[in-house]
Amino acid sequence: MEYFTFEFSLEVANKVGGIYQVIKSKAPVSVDELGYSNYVLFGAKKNDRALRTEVEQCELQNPIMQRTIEAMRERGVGVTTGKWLIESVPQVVLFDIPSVAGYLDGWRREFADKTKINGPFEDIEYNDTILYGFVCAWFIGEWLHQYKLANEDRIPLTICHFHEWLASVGMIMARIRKLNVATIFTTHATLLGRYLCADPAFDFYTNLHTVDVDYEAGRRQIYHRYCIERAAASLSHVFTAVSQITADEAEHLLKRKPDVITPNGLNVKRWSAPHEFQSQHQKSKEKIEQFMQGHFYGHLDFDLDNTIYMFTAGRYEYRNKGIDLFIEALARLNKKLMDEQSDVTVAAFMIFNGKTNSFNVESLEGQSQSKALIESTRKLQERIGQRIYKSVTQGHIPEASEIIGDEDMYEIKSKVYGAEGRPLPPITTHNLVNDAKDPVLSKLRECKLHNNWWDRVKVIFHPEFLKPTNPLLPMDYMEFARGCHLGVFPSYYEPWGYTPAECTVMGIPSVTTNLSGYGCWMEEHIENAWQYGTYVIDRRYPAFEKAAEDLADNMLGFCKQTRRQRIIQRNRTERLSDFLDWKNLGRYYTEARKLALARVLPENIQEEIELLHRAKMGAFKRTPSLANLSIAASPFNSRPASRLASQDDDEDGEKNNNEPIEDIYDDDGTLMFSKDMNEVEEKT
Ligand code: G6P
Ligand code: 1S3
Repeated sequence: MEYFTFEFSLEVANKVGGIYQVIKSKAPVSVDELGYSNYVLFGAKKNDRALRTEVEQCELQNPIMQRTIEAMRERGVGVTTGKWLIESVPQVVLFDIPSVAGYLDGWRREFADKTKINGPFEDIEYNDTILYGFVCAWFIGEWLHQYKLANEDRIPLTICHFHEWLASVGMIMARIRKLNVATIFTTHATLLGRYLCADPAFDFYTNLHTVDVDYEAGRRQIYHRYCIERAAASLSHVFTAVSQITADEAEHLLKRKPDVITPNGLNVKRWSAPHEFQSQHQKSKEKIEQFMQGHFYGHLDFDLDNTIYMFTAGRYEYRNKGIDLFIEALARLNKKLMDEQSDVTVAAFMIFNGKTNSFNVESLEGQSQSKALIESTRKLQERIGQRIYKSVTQGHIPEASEIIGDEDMYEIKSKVYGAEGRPLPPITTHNLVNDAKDPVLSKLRECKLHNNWWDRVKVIFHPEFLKPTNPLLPMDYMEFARGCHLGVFPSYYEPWGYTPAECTVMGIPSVTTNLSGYGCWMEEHIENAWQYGTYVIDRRYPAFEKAAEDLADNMLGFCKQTRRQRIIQRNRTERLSDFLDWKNLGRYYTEARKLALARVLPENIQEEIELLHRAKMGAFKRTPSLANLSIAASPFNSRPASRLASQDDDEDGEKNNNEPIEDIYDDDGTLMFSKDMNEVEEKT
C-alpha cells in the first residue's frame, strides 16, 4: 500500500524565516522515507530570478499529479513544477498567485460565507493567503478527481500537511469541501503569542491562561488572521506544534492541545576527519580577526588572541529575540570585567536585518586603512629582506639603520599618524534609516557601550544579513558563527529557535532560555546541558533585571575558561549533533502522519498502515537514538524523551540509564579530567 504526502508552505523555495530551514533541512529524510515521487512540496512562486536560483523546472514524476497540474493550467492557473535545488532535490509545485487574482472576490466571499471570517480588503497578506489557500484546495480536489479517473474510482491515500496559518486556508477549504485526505497543521508560532510577547505592557507567561483571545486579537487588528489560525488548528485531523512551550501556548490561545510535538531538526553534515570542525573554527575566527583589525583600526589596544567573540542573530524582533536582555547583560559584563581588571576583551556582534541606507564611512575607512597597512608592511618586509640578503651574501653584518632606511621610517610614521585621532570604532557598520529610534542603537547608547578604550566589551551591530560578497565581513552566516566562541540567544518568545541548534551542530556553545522550545527540549533531555555547550537562562519567572544579571554571570564564567577548556567544550557540544539530526527527530513527523491516517481510515485498513509505519519508523532506528547516542560519558539523563522514545526503550529492552559524567575538577574549578579528554588531547 502506498500513500502520498503533500506539504504546503509559503516558504517552499522561498527564504523568509525559520520554516524555510525546517522544510529544506527535512527534505532528505522526507524523500527517503516517503519515496521521491510520492512526496511533493507546494509553495508560491516569488519571482523569475529567485525561481531560477532555487528550482530546476521539469514535470512531476507521477503522471496523475502531472495531469492534475495540466488540468489547472488549462483553467488559467500559473503553475511551475520542478526540482528544488537542495539536497535530495525534492519535487516542488509553485503556484503563481497573480495568475488567480481574478478569483479574489469570489473566493473571499466563499470563505466568508463558509467560515464567517472576513478580512479587510486592503490587507494584502490576507488576500494572498486566501488566493494561495484556494489554489491549494483546488489542486487537492483535482488530484482526487484525476486519480479516481485513472484508478477505477479508487481514492488515493493522501496526507496534506500545512505549515503556519499563512498556508492553512487550503486545509480549511479541504475540510469544508470534505475532500478525502488526511490533514495535518503545524504551528511554528502563534500570531497572538508573537504580538502579546512583543508588548512590554503585557506579562505574557503569567497571563497566558486567562488571555481574552478575541479581545486581544481585535485590539491588535489581527482578528481575521487569528481566526484563520484558530480554524486551522481546530479543523486539522492532527495538530502539531514545534515544542512543548508552543503547545501550551496553542492550547490557551488557539484552544486546541496539539496531538504531537514535532521538534525541528537539522540536516547534520559530518566532516571526514572527526575534529575538522575545530580547525574550521580557527580558520573562520581568523577572518573575524581581520575584520576586527579594520573596524578597530587605530584603537586596537587589546589582544585579539585574548578576545572572546560572542554574537546574536535572527529575525529583528527586539524584545521577542531577547536583544534587549543581551545588551543589558553586555553592559553588566563590561563592568564586571573592568572591576576584575580582566585582560579578556569581548567582541559582541549583533546580526539582524534592519532598514539601512548603506555601510557607514568610518567602517569602510577602517577596513581600507587596515588593508593599506597590510600592503605597506608586506612591501617593507620585502625591502628589508632584500637588504639583509644582499648584506649577508657580501659577508657584511648590517647596522639597523642600513636595514630600515629613512623612507621606511616615514612610511611607518605616516601610518601611525594616520591612525591617530580616528573617531571611536563605530557601534554599527551601517547607516540606519531611523538611527535615533532604532531600538538596538538606543539601548547601546543608554547602556553607554560606545567602544571606548576602557570598555572590555566592544559592540558591533551589523544590521544586515551576512553574505560572502559583503565588503566588511565577507562571510556567510554559518561560517561567521563557526568562528565565534559563543552564540547568545536570550529569547523571550521563541517557539523553537534554530540559532542555538545551528551553533550546537557546529560545536559552538550557545546561550538560550527556558522560554525557547529548543532550550526546554535540551533541559528536558540533557543533564548539565551547559557542560555540553547549552546554557539555559531562566526567563520564565525572574524579572528582567535578574535575568540580565544571570546572563552576565554566565557570560563572565564563559570568559574565564582557558583555551583548552573551550576546545574541550566545543568537542562535547559537537557530540550532540546526532541528537538534533532529522534522522533522529524526523520520527515525530512520521508519528503525526500515522495519527492523521488513523483518524481518517476505517479500522481494517489501519492495521496495514500500522505495519507500513513500523517499517518506516525502523529507518530511524539506524541512527543514534536518545538512548544510545553517547557511549561513554553520555549527556542524556534517564527521563524518557517522549512517548516515542520510551517506546523505543521498551522494544530494545534497553533503558536510558546512562552513567553520570565522570569529570574531575581541580579546586579552581578547572576541568582536569573527563572521559572525553584523552580523545580531545590526542586529536586537537
Ligand atoms: C581550534 C584549533 C586550535 C586553536 C583553537 C582556538 O581548536 O584546532 O588550533 O588553538 O581552535 O580556540 P579558541 O577557543 O581560542 O578560539
Ligand atoms: C518561527 O520562526 P521565528 O524566528 O519567527 O519558526 C521557526 C521554525 O519552526 C522557529 O524555530 C522559531 O522559533 C519561530 O520564530
